[in-house]
Amino acid sequence: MAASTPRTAAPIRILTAVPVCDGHDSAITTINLELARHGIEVIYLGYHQSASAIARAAVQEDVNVVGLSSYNGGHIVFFREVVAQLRARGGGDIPVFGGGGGTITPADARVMRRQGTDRIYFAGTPLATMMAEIRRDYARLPRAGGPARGDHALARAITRAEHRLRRPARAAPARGGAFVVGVAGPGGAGKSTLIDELTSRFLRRCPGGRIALLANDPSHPGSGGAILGDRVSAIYAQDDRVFFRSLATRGSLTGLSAAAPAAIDLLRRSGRFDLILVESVGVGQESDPFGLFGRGPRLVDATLLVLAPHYGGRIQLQKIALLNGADLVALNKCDHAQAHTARSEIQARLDQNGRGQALHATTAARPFDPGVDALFAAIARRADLRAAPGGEKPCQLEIRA
Ligand code: B12
Ligand SMILES: Nc1nc2c(ncn2[C@@H]2O[C@H](COP(=O)(O)OP(=O)(O)OP(=O)(O)O)[C@@H](O)[C@H]2O)c(=O)[nH]1
Ligand SMILES: [Mg+2]
Repeated sequence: MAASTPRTAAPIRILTAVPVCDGHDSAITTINLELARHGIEVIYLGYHQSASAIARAAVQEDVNVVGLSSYNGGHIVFFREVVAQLRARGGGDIPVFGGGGGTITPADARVMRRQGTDRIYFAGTPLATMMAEIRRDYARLPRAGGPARGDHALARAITRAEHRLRRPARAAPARGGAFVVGVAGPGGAGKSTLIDELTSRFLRRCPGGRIALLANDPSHPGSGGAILGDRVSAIYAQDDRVFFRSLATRGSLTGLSAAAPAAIDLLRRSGRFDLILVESVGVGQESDPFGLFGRGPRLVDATLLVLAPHYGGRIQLQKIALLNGADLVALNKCDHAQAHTARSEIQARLDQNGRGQALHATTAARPFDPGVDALFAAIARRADLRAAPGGEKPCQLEIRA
C-alpha cells in the first residue's frame, strides 16, 4: 500500500480509464470531476482502453496512481494485466485501484488484491470517503534516481521540473535537436484533434521516427486540481513511437505550465524525438504562450495557430495577436457552414500582415482530410523531415538511442 510513502505539496496526478470492451464511463466522469475539485490532477484516458495503453500512459505521465472503473465483468484478468504491464514498463511502483459498483464482489477484490491491485471501492462508498483516502494514501514525492531508463527516465525528469516550479524562471531552452512546433488557439478549436491527425501522418510518413506531444491544460484556480483531457483525443498516441505528456498550468497564466520550457528543453536534449508538438491551453486574444513577441524567450521553432469558424467577426480577428506572429494558421472545422466566410475573412487578415503566412483549411474530425495532409507537409518542410513518398520506405531521420 502506498500509505507509508512521503508526502508532497505538489498535486497528486492520477490516470483514470475504463477498460477495453466497456463503455460505462458515467461513474468515472463523476469521479474525475470530484478528484479535480479536491485538488487532484486527473489524466483521463477514456473508455475502451487496453491494458498496454493504460500502462504506457501511466509511465509517460509519471502518475502517482492508476484508477480504473470496470463494469464489463473482466476485472480480475484486466486489473492483473495492467499491473503486469506496468511492471514490464518500469512502472511497477505505480499502484492500481478502482471500482465497478456491484460487478466487483468482495471475493473478487480479495483475489485482485493478491494479484497486485491496491484497493477496490464497492457500491455505496461515499465520494467524500474515497476522496479523503485517495488524498491520504496516494501523495508521494517524485522518485529520485532509480533505475528508470528511456521514456520512463524522461517522464520522471519532467516531473522533477514540475516540482521545482517555485525556483526556475522561463529559462531559454537549448536550440537544436528536434523541431518544436507550438500549437495554440481558442478552447475547443480542435487543437488536440488536429495534433492527433498530424501524429498519424508522422507515424505513416516516418516509420523510424519518434514524436513527442506536450499538452498543457488549465488548473482550476480554486481547487488547484485539473482535468487533463487532451489524451482523450490522442488515438494515435497508442504507439510506442509517441511520447505524450500532460502538464497542468498550476497557476501559470501564460497559456503553458511554468514547467513547459524545462520540459521542452528535456525533450529536445533527450535526442529521442524528430518532432515535438506543444499544445497550449485554450488561449485568448492577447495570448502569447510561446514568446513570439519578445517579452520572454522564444520557446518553439514555429507556431501554429488553430482557429474554428465561430470566432465572432472581423473585429475579433483584428484583436487576435497570434494572427500577427504565427508561422502557420489553420482554420479547423471546415465542415461547418460558416467556414467559407471565415476562410476569406482570415485570409484577408493574413494578407494585411504581408508576411506570406499560409492559411490551411482543415477538418481534423474527418479521417484522411487533405487539408491536414497539406498542413503536415508544411510542417515537415519546416522541420526538414525527409519522409519517403507514400511512406513506403523509412524516412532518413537521425534517430539517437
Ligand atoms: C448506468 C449503467 C449503464 C449506462 C452506462 C452510461 C455510461 N455512459 O456510463 C447504459 C444504460 C448505457 C448501460 C449500458 C450497458 N450496461 Co450497464 N449499467 C449501468 C448501471 C445501472 C450503473 C453503473 C454506474 O454508473 N454506477 C454509478 C457509480 C458512481 O456507482 P457504483 O457503480 O456503485 O460505483 C461505486 C464504486 O465502485 C466506485 N467506483 C466506480 N468506479 C470507480 C473508479 C475509481 C477510480 C474509483 C476511485 C471508484 C470507482 O464509485 C461508486 C461509489 O459509490 C449498472 C447497474 C448498477 N446498479 O451498478 C449497469 C451494469 C453495469 N450494466 C450492465 C450491462 C450488462 C450493460 C450492457 C451490456 C447492457 C446491454 N445488453 O446493452 C450495456 C453495455 C454498454 C457498454 N458500451 O459498455 C451490467 C453489467 C453486468 C456484468 N458486468 O456482469 C450492470 C451491472 C447491470 C446488470 N445488473 O445487469 N449501462
Ligand atoms: N465538426 C468538427 N468537429 C471537430 C473538428 N475537429 C475537432 N472537432 C471536435 O471539437 C471538439 C474539441 O476538439 P479538441 O481537439 O478537444 O479541441 P481543443 O482545441 O484541443 O480543446 P482544448 O484543449 O480544450 O482547448 C471535439 O469534440 C472534437 O471532436 C472538425 O474538424 N470538425
Ligand atoms: Mg486540447
